[in-house]
Amino acid sequence: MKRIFSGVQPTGNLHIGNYLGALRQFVDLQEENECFYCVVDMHSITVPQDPKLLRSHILDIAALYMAVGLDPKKATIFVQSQVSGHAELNWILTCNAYTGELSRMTQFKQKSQNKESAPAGLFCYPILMAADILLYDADIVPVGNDQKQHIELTRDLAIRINNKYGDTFVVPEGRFLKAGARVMALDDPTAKMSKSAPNEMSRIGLLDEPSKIKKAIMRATTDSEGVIRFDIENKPGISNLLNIYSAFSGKSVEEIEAQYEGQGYGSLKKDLVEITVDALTPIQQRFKEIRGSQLLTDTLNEGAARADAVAKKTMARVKERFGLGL
Ligand code: ATP
Ligand code: LTN
Repeated sequence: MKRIFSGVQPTGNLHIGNYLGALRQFVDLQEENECFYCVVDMHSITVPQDPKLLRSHILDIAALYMAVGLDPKKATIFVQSQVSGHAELNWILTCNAYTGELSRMTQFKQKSQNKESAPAGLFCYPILMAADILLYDADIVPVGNDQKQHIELTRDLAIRINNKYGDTFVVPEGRFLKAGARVMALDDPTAKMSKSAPNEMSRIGLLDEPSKIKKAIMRATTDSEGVIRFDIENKPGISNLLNIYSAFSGKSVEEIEAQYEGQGYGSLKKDLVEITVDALTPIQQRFKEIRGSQLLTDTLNEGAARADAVAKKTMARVKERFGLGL
């Protein structure tokens, strides 16, 4: 049995890209592994957050974790700031990370845009992520390709400390998505679907109403060829719709191409609306049941207790190796 750790920031509502790219693998992995899935609220404050909204988003993400099929009996679901070990280990790792390697992180470069006033937390973001992972002795970290550089830094830190202080950390491996699992924006199929893009029609939120889903899909950017065929280079819009169709229906792209031979984009889009609504309806129903329930707070409190027990053990080992405390 392997140890799995992953996290999602509570920075807004999740879309089908997050679901098809990340959350679905979380659900698959819970069957045969020991999984820790975290709502990483301390990461989210590296950019300004409205405190009331943040609390609400934390519960939304946790409820969505459960609504998509994470089972608290199989996986530990918890909120990062409820386990103090993350912040403690973060400091110890900070003292072993180099400012040079941090300044090479592309996410930092993108988000800070060279501003003098960029928060130091944004600079140190990948160290906190390394602390999340190393605290649980995780073997595998399922994430999107965008996190590759952060996983590499985590591995470097673990190896560096193991060499200097003796065997302390498990060196984790990333589990990255295949190219097909990257969902693109509906209005611009050359950019990834994103929570933060200004155009609401660029994405399908997991909690979107059927009418919004219909509007976004029917308006999705395509091309003028009129042939339903997968070709990322020349037909990124149709290829993206085929990918989403395939992911939700379980049919292969070839099967879908054959099914729609001789038909126009309209019928593909119409059916995709139905398939997407059908896939999201049960998730939305479960979300409604879970979001205000005692089960949600109980799950998070129990999850935090379970996570804390593991974290405490790791911290005792780390402090002993570093000669901290008594
Ligand atoms: P966004 O730009 O949507 O805010 P993000 O990467 O900040 O994206 P997170 O909540 O941090 O979103 O990511 C949660 C998980 O979803 C990560 O593992 C990320 O790689 C994955 N993910 C995000 N967008 C997509 C997408 N369009 N297709 C596939 N996976 C995605
Ligand atoms: N940086 C990640 C979120 C994240 C994470 C983690 C993912 C924070 N800590 C630990 C995996 C493991 C993101 O933006 N997707």
